[in-house]
Amino acid sequence: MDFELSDEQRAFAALADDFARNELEPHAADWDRDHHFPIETLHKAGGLGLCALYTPESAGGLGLSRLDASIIFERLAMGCTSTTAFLTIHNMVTWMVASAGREETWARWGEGLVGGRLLGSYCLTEPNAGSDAAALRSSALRDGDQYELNGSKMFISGAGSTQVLVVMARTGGEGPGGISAFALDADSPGIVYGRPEDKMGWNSQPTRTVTFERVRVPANQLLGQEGEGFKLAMKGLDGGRINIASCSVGTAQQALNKARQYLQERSQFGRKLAEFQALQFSIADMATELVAARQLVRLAASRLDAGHPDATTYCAMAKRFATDAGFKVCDQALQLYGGYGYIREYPLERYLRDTRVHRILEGTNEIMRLLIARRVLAE
Ligand code: FAD
Ligand code: 2MC
Repeated sequence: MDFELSDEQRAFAALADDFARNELEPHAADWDRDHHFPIETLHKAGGLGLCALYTPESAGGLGLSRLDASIIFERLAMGCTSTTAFLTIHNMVTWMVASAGREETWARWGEGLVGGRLLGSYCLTEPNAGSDAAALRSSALRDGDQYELNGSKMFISGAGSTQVLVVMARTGGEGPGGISAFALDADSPGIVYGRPEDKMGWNSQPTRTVTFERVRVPANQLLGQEGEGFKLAMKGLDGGRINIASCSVGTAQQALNKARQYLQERSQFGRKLAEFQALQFSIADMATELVAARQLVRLAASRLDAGHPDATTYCAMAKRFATDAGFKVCDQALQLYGGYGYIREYPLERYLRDTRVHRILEGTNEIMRLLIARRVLAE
């Protein structure tokens, strides 16, 4: 067991630090305020390989492990949580198309997705099928060498500004076995986008409903085989959950860094805040929770890399623990800033707003508990 980063991992972390410091952090507050989706920055990220971190090298990606990707996403999130979170979804989509798409599908979109010139959205959730994803009702009915897609998706990240959609829809009977996955041109005739949702955080990326009205999809855009879509969606989310957890850890680390500095600068009652033991204990707890969260995320990522039979359970544990701990650390950091933490001139309130949703999406933390409990009780 080696808990230290390798030289290669340090080099990737340094690259991510540079990108976070120079390309993300200086703009994050403006993007949040203006609800600006920084497409040009995502293109730049693609130029560095950040849009296809764990897509195999044979497909043009960097072919890194999930552990490597987690380290990189953590560092990027220190610059902008919301933009990095979108990048993680894009990475998940790219990996799904690379690993389950037919040759023609990859030939059409692969290079663009890898380079970040084309951006991807992941479309699973529906208005009446959120946590119970296997109950989704969107249908894809085979008609010759095409499918006709009908239905609607809810809360789709990036939708309306992305070019490729991965859509889970029902080609067969009830339950998970009747679901298939497709890659689609995001501007196919019959696709209608809702207005951007007005959200608490994640404001540097749009979230919209997507409605499919008799959308024609060439049969060769099926990912994998008919009936394999739910498993593919869940496999994508195993990695997605590690990635979102990494975004929480990175943001919380940044919050802790800021709070540490603030305690050493600000005085009350004639002493630096850092001299009050109550606040020292707060910093100690934040640092401890953060190390525990990071290590659990890295353990889960390693288990996913190793194809461990309990990888899914560990991904759920990591997502549950790190997103709760990350949010709590951001809240504690905001508290240490006093009133200044609550105003937008400082980034603490943004960290809090951005990490709140990590406890809800990519499977709520209650669903993570359900997954963990199922496994523990089956033992
Ligand atoms: P519900 O499933 O209705 O849950 C409501 C509450 O009940 C939750 O607290 C939940 O934990 C709890 N609950 C439900 N079932 C159980 C149970 N069995 N036991 C205990 N508690 C339970 N989806 C995508 O497909 N693609 C995206 O890109 C995407 N991006 C998103 C971006 C944002 C900003 C948001 C807010 C959501 C996004 N989602 C996306 C959707 C997200 O994954 C869902 O919101 C989430 O899975 C929960 O589904 P729901 O909102 O329908 O809540
Ligand atoms: N990898 C491979 N296969 C998997 C899998 C995984 N991680 N998870 C499940 N499967 C298989 C499973 O083995 C089973 O196969 P079989 O029938 O051959 O035994 C099949 O899929 C059905 O699985 P379950 O029986 O576990 O399905 P169930 O319906 O009971 O519950 C649950 C699944 C609740 C865990 C799933 O619906 C879920 O994860 N819900 C949360 C939804 C979610 O995460 N949404 C996120 C949307 S994306 C997002 O928010 C973004 C921001 C991008």
